[in-house]
Amino acid sequence: DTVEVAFLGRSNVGKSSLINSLCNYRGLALVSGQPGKTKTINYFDIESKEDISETEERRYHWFLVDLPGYGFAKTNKDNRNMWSSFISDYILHSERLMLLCLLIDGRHPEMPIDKVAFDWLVEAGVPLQIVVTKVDKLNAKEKSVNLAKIKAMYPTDSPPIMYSSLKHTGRELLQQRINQVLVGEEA
Ligand SMILES: Nc1nc2c(ncn2[C@@H]2O[C@H](COP(=O)(O)OP(=O)(O)O)[C@@H](O)[C@H]2O)c(=O)[nH]1
Ligand SMILES: [Mg+2]
Repeated sequence: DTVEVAFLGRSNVGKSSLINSLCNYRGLALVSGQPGKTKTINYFDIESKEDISETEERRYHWFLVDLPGYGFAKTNKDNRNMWSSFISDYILHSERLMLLCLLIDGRHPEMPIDKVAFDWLVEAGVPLQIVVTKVDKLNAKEKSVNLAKIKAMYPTDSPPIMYSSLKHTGRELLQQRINQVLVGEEA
């Protein structure tokens, strides 16, 4: 069975842009002008490789799982804390899930809905990687202040990865982190 790495975050957090940047492929995941548009789970079939020496490489075959964004409802204001049942169903039944990347908007590090999501995921026992998005929009001071807030609010074993899909900042780090969890699952 193919292993999975999932991506989750609030609508408009920059998930589709990050998936495109990570996979180095513009247009893989649809970057939307309409937040909250994707309601279903998208699976991308990924072949990745990692150089382990001049002559050797490891190859991995895995599914990138693009989960629906949470926290946005276009019509119903009372439904703003929307968390699709697709998300919980997927997570509670995903035996091949190796890592879930939880995306946090670098400009809004302390959103209650993200904390609710984080606590739920920790409770569910999901292996987590925090990815801070849109860091190109932050100056140096904001970066360090917001990173400290994120570390305090979302404690995880490995530190958050600062990402910009515009500049591809953090791409290698995130690729390495994913490879690290896929070792032993080589294709
Ligand atoms: N400056 C900047 N803008 C970004 C970045 N990532 C996403 N965006 C913008 O944020 C908006 C939402 O992005 P999208 O990837 O569709 O978010 P999604 O709803 O989480 O899939 C779009 O206008 C993107 O162009 C980033 O790293 N830097
Ligand atoms: Mg999207």
